[in-house]
Amino acid sequence: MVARAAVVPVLEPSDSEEARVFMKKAFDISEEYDTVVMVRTTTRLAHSQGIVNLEDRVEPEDKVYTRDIAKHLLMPGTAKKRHLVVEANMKRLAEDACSMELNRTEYRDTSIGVISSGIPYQYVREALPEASVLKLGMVNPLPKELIKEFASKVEKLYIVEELEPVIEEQVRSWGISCTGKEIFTIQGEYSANMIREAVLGEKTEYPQPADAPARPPILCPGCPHRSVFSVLKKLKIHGAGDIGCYTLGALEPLSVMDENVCMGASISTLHGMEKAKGKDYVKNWVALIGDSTFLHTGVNSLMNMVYNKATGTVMILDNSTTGMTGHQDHPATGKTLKGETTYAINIYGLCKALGIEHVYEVNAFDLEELEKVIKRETQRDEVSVIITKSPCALLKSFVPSGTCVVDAEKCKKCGVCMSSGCPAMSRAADHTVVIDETMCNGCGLCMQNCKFDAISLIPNPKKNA
Ligand SMILES: Cc1ncc(C[n+]2csc(CCOP(=O)(O)OP(=O)(O)O)c2C)c(N)n1
Ligand code: SF4
Ligand code: SF4
Ligand code: SF4
Repeated sequence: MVARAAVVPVLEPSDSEEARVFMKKAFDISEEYDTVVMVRTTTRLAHSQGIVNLEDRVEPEDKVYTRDIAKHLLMPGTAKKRHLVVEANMKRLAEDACSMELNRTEYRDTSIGVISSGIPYQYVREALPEASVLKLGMVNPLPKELIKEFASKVEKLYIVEELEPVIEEQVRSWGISCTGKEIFTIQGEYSANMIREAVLGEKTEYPQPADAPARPPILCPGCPHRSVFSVLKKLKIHGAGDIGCYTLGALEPLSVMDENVCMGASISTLHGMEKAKGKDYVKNWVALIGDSTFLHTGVNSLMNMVYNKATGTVMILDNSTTGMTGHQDHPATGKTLKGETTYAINIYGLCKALGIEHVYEVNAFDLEELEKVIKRETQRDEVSVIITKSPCALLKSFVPSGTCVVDAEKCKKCGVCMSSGCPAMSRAADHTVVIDETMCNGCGLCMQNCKFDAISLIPNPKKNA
């Protein structure tokens, strides 16, 4: 839908091998029709596996650069003219699409004909193995004549596409009658069973799933984000959020983060809140953003905030990595994407350079200091930054502090230590707290929260050795 508005061709593979072939094809189309090409992948394609053939790498010839501002520099004057070229290229592609291998007709029993693409094509083949199918490898632009021909050869035409009826609406607009979203949902992913039931009315009986406890995603034991959230929760402060492991701070029992939009939006959201509801309103809020996301797209919002004399506290949760997506390095880790040593951007210095006077670095596990700094900074009529520093517990270089143990004699079973939801903790039959030593890394959060000295640390001899 977005690609249609942008006049960009879209290829949609149905399996791993097609993902490889289509990616290569996308470059060919890009060259031939002088256009950007999008290759659409969906969750199920990304999570599937299949046999992939190998081909020899083709090294394209290095092209001579020629200055061409009519194409590469879009001001109103050039853009209007370029639009004509873009539309003409798209028209040519749409015509050629009717004979491209990417779009193929599979004629079988013609009482049912299905137009589909991507992963839904696989469901269609499984649910309706006898049906004829027009498999679209390119979903924008559509091969109009090919679709008309296919529609004329089948008795009943179905359009099977997940989410919005993009193909269906275009097909209908050409006066071709078809069945689509009136029997298929616009919500979520499809399945072979769902298609079989919708088209043939055949309900598939399958055993009910086992009544297993739910396993929602959770911060790791000893995660520094948990410690920061435990303090924010205690202070009843709301978090304008961002994307990273710390997004899990939205879930119970922490329930600190209230919203997020996209990478880097936490800071501008806080700024927007202040503009809409005033300085005092945001004194009960903080922006929460990770080190990687801050350097990716957060820093520009922070610059806008301070330059425009805003009020608000930004917390940069610096765990020295990009935790959520698999520990990629970022510009403050001191390693390039290839792992070579380079200089590390100093986040504290960067914030100072933006002109922020109040920037503080606090150890994420120093609860007392963290509480003091958060209380003080959120009351300021200025922008302030609190950088909480403690490495992600899953970093290869991380050395655990040890293991915590509970003295059952001293434990009053009050449950305070468990309120931040560390998965290494559980209760014994008599309700005393038990710590799983195979999971605990001795972060000390529970120990600091126990007012009865019932938890102690067995130090790791390798720490600071
Ligand atoms: C625009 C965009 N690009 C990439 C991603 C994938 N992504 C999810 S979280 C994340 C970064 C997380 O790193 P950080 O903010 O340091 O938090 P951590 O997970 O380490 O706590 C990325 C790149 C995304 N969600 N959106
Ligand atoms: S990967 Fe690291 S940052 Fe993410 S939840 Fe685990 S300890 Fe926390
Ligand atoms: S906080 Fe201390 S006393 Fe309370 S349950 Fe936990 S270990 Fe026991
Ligand atoms: S010290 Fe406590 S909070 Fe930290 S990992 Fe161990 S059990 Fe969890």
